Parts: sequence; structure tokens; C-alpha cells
Amino acid sequence: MALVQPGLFDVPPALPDGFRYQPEAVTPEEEQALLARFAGLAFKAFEFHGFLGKRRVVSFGLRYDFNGGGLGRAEPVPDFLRPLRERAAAFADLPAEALEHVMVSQYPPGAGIGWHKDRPDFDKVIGISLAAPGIFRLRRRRDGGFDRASLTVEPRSAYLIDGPARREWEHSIPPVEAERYSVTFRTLAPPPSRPKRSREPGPGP
Ligand SMILES: O=C(O)CCC(=O)C(=O)O
Repeated sequence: MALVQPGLFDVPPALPDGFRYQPEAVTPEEEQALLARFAGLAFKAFEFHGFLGKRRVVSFGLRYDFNGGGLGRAEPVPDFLRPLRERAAAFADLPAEALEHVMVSQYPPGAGIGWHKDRPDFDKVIGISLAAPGIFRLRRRRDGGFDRASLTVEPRSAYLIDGPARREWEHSIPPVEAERYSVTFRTLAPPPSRPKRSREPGPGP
């Protein structure tokens, strides 16, 4: 068997400051229980200025309407998602109640999400990946191009986007090969940050 030796200069680019990743943040049993509950959720195609994306989403606590409605109230966070919210909050060193927005996303094979920064209405972002891996790409514009980084977000892992990773870097996920779910928890930004605009996710592939 041929061994592929990484070259001296093949060091993957470092992940941006403010990005944190933790594998196995939930157990396989918890993952199975969550996936079973997701089957009963009222997912709707992600809508962006009248266009429908391939990924399907359902929000709790707060929702963001990209068709002009902005931030609004959603159904309360269901009991079955509360232990996961506690886990996500502990990972980010936050109180659970600070994670006011919860969004469950379903990515059928071939669905992804385009380059974007999350809305400035939100501050910290925590994502839990379930069922299948995704490639989480990050990029930041610089003179003449982009700084880039990427990692595989494995099923049952958690990531945090905060600090420069949140403010300066965009992220995207190319089309997934197998059905993937993510649960995204967001804190609200302090009020003065909310009116600013950022690049928005678009319907995605
Ligand atoms: O599915 C994910 O982990 C990423 C979700 C995301 O970037 C978003 O909803 O803005």
C-alpha cells in the first residue's frame, strides 16, 4: 500500500480566531433520538427574497424572514431541543437562555449553503451537525484574493463562530453527499448592531 506522506508545506491553513470545533459533542444515542424527533418537524424550503433553496429549515424562539419581514417571534423552543441547547450553551460558555434563536436545517443530498455572514441581528453562532458530514469552508477577503480555511464538520460535532471568525469571515457548505442536519443556535446582537447589513446566505445550491 502506498503511503501518502504530507509534504513539508502541506500544513492546512489555521482556522480563524473565534472559531472553535468539538467532535462528539452529542452521543450517537442522542443523535438518533434527535433525528427521530426531526421527522415530526414542519420543515419548509429556505426562502430568500422569493427564491427557494434546496435546504429546508424550521426555527424556534426567533425567526428571520429574508423576504422583508426581518426578525420576529417563532414557536417556543420545544422541550426535546432544550438539552441540546444547554449543551451548545455550555460549549460556548453562555447561559442557555442567551441562545434565543434555534434553527434546524435539513440538507438533502445535493443541498448546501452559499457564502455568507450571518445576519448582524445575531451575535454568536453555535452549530451542531448530525447524520452526515459537511465541509465547512471559511474565507476572508484580502488584497488580491481570499484567506481560506476549511474543515469537515462530522456528525455529532459542535462549532462556535465568534470574534473575527464571525465578523470578518464568511462561511459556506458545498452540496452534501448524504442527508445532513444541523441545529444552529444564535444569540442576539446588542441593539446598535442590528440595523447594519451583511452579506446574506442566499438560497444556496
Ligand atoms: O448547516 C450549518 O452548519 C451551517 C448553517 C449556516 O451557515 C446558516 O444557517 O447560516
